[in-house]
Amino acid sequence: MINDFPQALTIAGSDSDGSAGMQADLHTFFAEHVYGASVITACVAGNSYGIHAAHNMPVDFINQEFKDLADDYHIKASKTGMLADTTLINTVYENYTKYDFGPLVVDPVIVTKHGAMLLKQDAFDALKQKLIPLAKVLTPNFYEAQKLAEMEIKSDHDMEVAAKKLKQMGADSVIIKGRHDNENQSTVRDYVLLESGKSLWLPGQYYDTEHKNGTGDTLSAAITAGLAKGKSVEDSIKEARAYVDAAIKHGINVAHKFGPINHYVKFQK
Ligand code: PXL
Repeated sequence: MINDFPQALTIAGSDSDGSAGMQADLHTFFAEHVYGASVITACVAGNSYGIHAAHNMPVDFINQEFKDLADDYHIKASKTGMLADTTLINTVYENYTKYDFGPLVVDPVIVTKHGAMLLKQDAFDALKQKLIPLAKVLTPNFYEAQKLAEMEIKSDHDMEVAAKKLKQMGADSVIIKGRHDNENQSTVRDYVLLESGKSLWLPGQYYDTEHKNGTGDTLSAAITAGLAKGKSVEDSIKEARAYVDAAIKHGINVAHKFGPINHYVKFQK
C-alpha cells in the first residue's frame, strides 16, 4: 500500500558539514528506520570551527516544498529546527496549519555550539506566539529554556517552573535538556513535563568531549521518529535520549573541533 512506511519531516536549515541541522535529522531518521523528508528553510556554510555564512530560502520556495510533500506523501510526524527569523516562522506556521503533517516537535534552535546565533532576537515573539502553541513536544536546551521562559534557572525547582511556563505557552509536553555546570559532576539531568502533568527527571551520563555538535537536533529528530512510528511521547523521549547518549559515548573521529556525534551507533556491533 502506498505510504504505509513511516515517514517523518524535518523543517530545518542545512548545515554544510553534516553534523547538525537537517543533515543530523536525516541521519537520525535513517537510523531510526523512518523515511525522512525535508523542507529546507535556510542554508549555513560552516565546519566544526564555526558557521561562516547563512542564507534563508525564499518564502515561495518553502511554500512549494510543503505543497509538494502534502500532494504526495503521508508524513506521520514533523520537527522544526533552524527558522532564522519572523518571516520563516510565519511561513512554517501557515503551512503547518494548512496541511496535515502529524504531531510537531519544536526544537527552538537559537544558538549553535560554536556560539553562532541562528535565530534573530526579534523572532522570539513569533516563536512563542506561533510555533510553541503548535508543539506536541518542545525541546529547549538549558539556555533556550531560560530565554523563552524569561527567567534564570539555578535549581531543580527553577527548571520545573520554566517547564510549566513553556507548557502554559501552549506546548503539550516539554523536555528541558540539563546543563553540565560542575567539573566533578559525571551526570547531567533532563527534566520532562508531559501533557498529562506527569513529570520526570532523566539522569544521563556526561561525556567530556567536544564531539557533540547536532546533539539537540538529533534528540528532537529521534523523538519525531518515535512519534512517526506511533510511539507515545514518553517512550519516544526515553528512546531518543538513549540513542543520543550512545551516539556521544561511541563517538566518531570526524573533524577537528566541535565535531559530529555517531549517528551510525545503532548499526555497530
Ligand atoms: O545544532 C543547531 C543547528 C541547527 N541547524 C543548523 C545548524 C546548527 C548548528 O550548527 O548549523 C543549520
